[in-house]
Amino acid sequence: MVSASALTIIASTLVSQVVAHGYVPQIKIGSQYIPGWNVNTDGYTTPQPIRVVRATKPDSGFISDPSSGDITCSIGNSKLPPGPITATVAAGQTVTMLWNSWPIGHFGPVLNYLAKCPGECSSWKGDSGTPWFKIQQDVYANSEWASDTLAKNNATYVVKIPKNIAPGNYLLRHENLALHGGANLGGAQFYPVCVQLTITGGGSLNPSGLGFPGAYKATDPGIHFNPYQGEAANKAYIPPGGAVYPGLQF
Ligand SMILES: [Cu+2]
Repeated sequence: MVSASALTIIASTLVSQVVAHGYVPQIKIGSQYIPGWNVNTDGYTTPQPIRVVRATKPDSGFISDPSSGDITCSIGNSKLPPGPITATVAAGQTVTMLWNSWPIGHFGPVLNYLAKCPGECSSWKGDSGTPWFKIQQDVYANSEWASDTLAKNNATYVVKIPKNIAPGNYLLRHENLALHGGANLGGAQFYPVCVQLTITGGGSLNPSGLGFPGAYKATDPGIHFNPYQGEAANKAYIPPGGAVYPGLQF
């Protein structure tokens, strides 16, 4: 016997997986809420609103090819002009990503990268060379994938900005990597979101080394991965993109 409420939960889970996986319509820095990218309205408004979160078009769907230009920041990243604004955050502070929702069961890690924009972020897509470096990752803890932890935490995730990186304009690449289909080659789903930041204070560290595209391959063991093998396999899982850049201070 399955209760009506259980059926409702199952039905709404299926709907959310088909219709909208989630997007980031708002971020928070300190006590300030800043509009992100609302896939339901921002892409259909003329003139297109200028946001600190880069647009994703046409929807909040996933990217399945990690060698695609979309892997940098979002679907359509390779075509869309970024908006010429940034959110200001001090080195050592946090940026909270407020997803509209995130489905339970999109098992996988949450990965976070920065890249320093050569001048203004608004004229830079970040999709060539190796300007990126990993600053934070949450993988699997207490028998739970980080994506489920994010979902249960009211679809929020807090990114810490390193204390000792050089001040300047940066892209923050925050990503849910969903592996519920990852047992099949090409079945992983990437949901990157980029935020244009101006980081103040800080130190003199200028890390780099990763490219998007470039850092991920479909055959990486952290991408072609079956998350249904049980606790031991999940604990041994190593996400793509390598370790957090050494020497960062938080
Ligand atoms: Cu999804």
